[in-house]
Amino acid sequence: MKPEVVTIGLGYIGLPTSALIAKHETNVLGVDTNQHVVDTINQGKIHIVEPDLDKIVLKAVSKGFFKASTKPSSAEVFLIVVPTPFKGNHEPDISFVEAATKGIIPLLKQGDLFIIESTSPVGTTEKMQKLIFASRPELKGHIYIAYCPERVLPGNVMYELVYNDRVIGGVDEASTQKAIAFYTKYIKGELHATNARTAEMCKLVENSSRDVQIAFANELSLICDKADINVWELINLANKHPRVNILQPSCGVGGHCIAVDPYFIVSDYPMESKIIGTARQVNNYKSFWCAEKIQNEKLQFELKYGRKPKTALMGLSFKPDIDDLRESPAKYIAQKVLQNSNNDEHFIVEPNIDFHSVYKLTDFKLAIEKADIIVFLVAHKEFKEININSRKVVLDFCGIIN
Ligand code: SAJ
Repeated sequence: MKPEVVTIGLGYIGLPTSALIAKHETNVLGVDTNQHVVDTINQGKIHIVEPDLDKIVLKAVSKGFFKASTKPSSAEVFLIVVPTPFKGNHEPDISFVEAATKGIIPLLKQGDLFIIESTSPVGTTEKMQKLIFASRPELKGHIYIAYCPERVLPGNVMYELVYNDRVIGGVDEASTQKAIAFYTKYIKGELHATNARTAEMCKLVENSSRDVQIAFANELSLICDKADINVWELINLANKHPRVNILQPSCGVGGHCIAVDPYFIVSDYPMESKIIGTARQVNNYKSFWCAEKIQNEKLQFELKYGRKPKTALMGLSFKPDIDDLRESPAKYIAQKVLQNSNNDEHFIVEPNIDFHSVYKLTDFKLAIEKADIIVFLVAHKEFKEININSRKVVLDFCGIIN
């Protein structure tokens, strides 16, 4: 198969994106450094959990429009969809984007389109442009380079990939238009033209905006705890105002996007990004505060009843009704509580996972029945239907019983 499109990175975004393009009968070569991922996809199977993706991949692979490999090859369009984690000091680590770009440089030819989709600090696309022209100066003015971030919500990716609006920013006008012409073939949402730097900042700002708004809700939950006010009732009442829309408090903010992307702004613009930086601190502090609160509740129980309590920790994933534990505040809290445990019994509950290599998981009904202290960390739908004996101590950090 001679690929028209090469995608570098076959993870949560790269695989669905490749599958969508291949579904339109465009030849796609997906590249990943992980041999297991490559083998799984070439068998028509997938290695991540995402509704509908398995069927689309199977069809595209069987029809010959989608193939995976550990090595890229020549194509007309290159998509970089690799992770951009952060380093120890919350500085963005663009080494995967750089490595992917370097792997493609020898394959580039006149007329090719090079697109970065990975969440990236402002200026990354221009940096990659410099990198490309440093070793291939003859390509200057003859290839197209653009940045186009994705905006999909895990669990609804195959729908949102097609119907969400996209922001597309080239390093010049011709690149923007070339990238728009490419995405138009696969995307029904509106495609908004801008430059590369604005598109990069736009992605970071979208997730920072949500982080700041959640921090406001989490800050309210701390204030209300001291003021002896039910924060859930308070927010519900405040939201009756026609122009107020406060989000929900939680045990912290997790996942690979909202808890990460704001640092890309703070790291580059520390003096200017006061609110964004503080929001990160507030949301991180909320998890620490929850762990302390559990510890205190356990001590109080022991003082009152003269025995150690049994504690149920309800939920491990980073948000409700998913099996994804990446950057999960609930997992962090469970870890902290277990570390401080004085041989007292704990039940760890995560209804979306059957087995975990570190945590021994307990069925949620059994945990509720046996525990003295029940801590709701994640608002999974199963938990909302539980009747709890009024003698039990309940700590509700995610609005289950309110
Ligand atoms: N959370 C709260 N309170 C709320 C809402 C969420 O505490 O009221 C917490 C969740 O429990 C979770 C975290 O925030 O720990 C993030 O969850 P989320 O559902 O807001 O976001 P993600 O990480 O699943 O997906 C986000 C989305 N971004 C925005 O909504 C701005 C998605 O559109 C992006 O594509 C994705 O990040 C990404 O890849 O950047």
